[in-house]
Amino acid sequence: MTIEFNKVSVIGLGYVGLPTAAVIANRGIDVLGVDVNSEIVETINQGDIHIVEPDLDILVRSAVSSGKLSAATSPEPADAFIIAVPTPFKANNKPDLTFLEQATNALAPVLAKGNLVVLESTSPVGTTAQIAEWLTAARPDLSFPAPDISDPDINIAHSPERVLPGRVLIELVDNDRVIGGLSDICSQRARDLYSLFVNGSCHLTNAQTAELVKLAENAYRDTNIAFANEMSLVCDQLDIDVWQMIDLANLHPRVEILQPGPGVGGHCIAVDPWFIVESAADQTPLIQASRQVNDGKPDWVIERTLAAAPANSAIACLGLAYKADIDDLRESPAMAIVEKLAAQHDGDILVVEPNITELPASLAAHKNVTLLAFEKAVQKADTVLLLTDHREFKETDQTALLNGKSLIDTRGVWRIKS
Ligand code: SAJ
Repeated sequence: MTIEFNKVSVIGLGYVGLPTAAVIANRGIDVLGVDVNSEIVETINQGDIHIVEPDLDILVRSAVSSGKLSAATSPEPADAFIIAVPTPFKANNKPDLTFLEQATNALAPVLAKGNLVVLESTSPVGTTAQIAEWLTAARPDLSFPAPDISDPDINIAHSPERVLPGRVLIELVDNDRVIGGLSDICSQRARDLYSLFVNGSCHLTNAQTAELVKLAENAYRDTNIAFANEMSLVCDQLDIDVWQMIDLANLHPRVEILQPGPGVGGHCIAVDPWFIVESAADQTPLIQASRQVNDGKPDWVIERTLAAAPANSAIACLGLAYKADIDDLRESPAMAIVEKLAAQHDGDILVVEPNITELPASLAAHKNVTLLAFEKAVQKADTVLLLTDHREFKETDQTALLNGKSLIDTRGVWRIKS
């Protein structure tokens, strides 16, 4: 049975769901965005946005004013449902599928024969099949994909999001997509949906493979960054400039070492490798070691900084975001480092973050932490700790500014050893 996609519902209006909803709506399809947060829903219905992402404000405003995009706190009937809710991990590194289960149970009552359900959230292997199980329990009147059912009422597939924050609107349309259905027909139906707004190729496979492809991509990047971070420790011990060493090694045609930093942040690369470990703990010593190396880097940076900073002196901390030129502080190693420095150092901690206007509560709680402009903070500081390679830091000529200060440059922005 082929049903056209006249109405699409996107569940979860975060940095993947909202751009996806806006892009589909701007292709002329009616889209209902659903989010449990009523403030977010209200903001979007006014044509505004709650996240920072280049050009997203323009796209959402145009989709809302044309009447093609609206938002609500609970799902309504649609032809296709795209689920893009967070899949974090718990304190013990185990996946937390609570949001996903809630989203699935919320859409179950409005499902109808002929609907397509696509999971976009990065998820442990087996999650797409789990969604089919939750829906089967909630809607015994409908049939779902199963080995003995050739033409189920509902099709279900996984198509993991792969967009890079800061480039979401470009990558959402241009990146290739991996689509893994619970059956071949499910994959084909999902390809029909994505073909409406994706210029990249759609590669069809089964759900389990699609789930692992996404996890492998992020674990691969984590492992490569861990290698760079490990090299930075080796170079420090041997008194070698790690940045120059990597530049020279990368001249080899088959070597491409990534860049060391203060640790790995964001809500993806530092989380997703654990989903593979959860499925195959004994088979993943490399992935687990990489996580340890990257998670260990902030403590190393703190140790270096405290050793360089005299008692009661001021330390300027440049950057809080988890990577350059964004305002996202989630799982940021820079945040963790500044918090611990604030607790362990008795002098002032002068924070510079050009992309925020006030300190997050966890830092504002420390009396010795203030948010300052770049030049002012550096002038007042005895020790300068560069944590995020924001454009503002890279583009300024630091030679005079940094003269006489101890510098710990975790990103190699100023090409001085970390
Ligand atoms: N980092 C380094 N050195 C490097 C590269 C990155 O220390 O050479 C650090 C960054 O500073 C940051 C962290 O790694 O703290 C992660 O940044 P990122 O730019 O590598 O990745 P994310 O988390 O912003 O986005 C990733 C992307 N995945 C891959 O590139 C394989 C993106 O395509 C995914 O869609 C996204 O995760 C996601 O949502 O899963």
